[in-house]
Amino acid sequence: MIAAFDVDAQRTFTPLCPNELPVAGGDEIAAELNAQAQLAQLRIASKDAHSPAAKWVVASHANMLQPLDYPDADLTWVRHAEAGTAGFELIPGLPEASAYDFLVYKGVETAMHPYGACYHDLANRISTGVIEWLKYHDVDTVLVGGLALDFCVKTTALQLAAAGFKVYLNLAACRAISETGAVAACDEMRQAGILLVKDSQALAAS
Ligand code: VGL
Repeated sequence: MIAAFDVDAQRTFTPLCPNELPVAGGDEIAAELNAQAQLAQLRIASKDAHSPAAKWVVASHANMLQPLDYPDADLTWVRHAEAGTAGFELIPGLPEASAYDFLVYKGVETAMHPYGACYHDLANRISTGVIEWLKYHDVDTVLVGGLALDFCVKTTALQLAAAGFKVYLNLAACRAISETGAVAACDEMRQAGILLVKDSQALAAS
């Protein structure tokens, strides 16, 4: 079975939410995510669902990315993707959340800021249930896209590969926070055996 995975494709990571964590072009990936889902039997999504009381929050973008001495939140970030806010919603053009076969809320613990969708913490101790759900449904291949390529998408793809899935990363279905981060992320994913493809057309041909 093949599953398509929309990782954190939320408004908070697009220019629609300029005060949160806007990623250039983040609101342009819905068509590619929908196209890759056409190649899969199952479609799942993750959503960051942070608390306003999160310990890793800083007030401004200028103070962001400072290392934080919490074992499960390595960097600071401005408030984003708080459950119930506009930024929490999926980007325009995607199905309603209830239309997905499986949905995971991540980043729910106030002292933790995980990137991957498979675990609630940075040390991969607390499963979110994604891996178990995919295995239960006999999924062997996962098609991945979402936001942002150099943080949550990369980490999720690496976690899935480590769990034994064949992982395709659809580059056209992702946008990155930084270009240098994207290059490094792609190298890391390639080294882990993840197959990077240009777009869903290339995915269909492979
Ligand atoms: C993300 C930074 C902070 C992501 C989430 O989804 O890639 N990046 N929080």
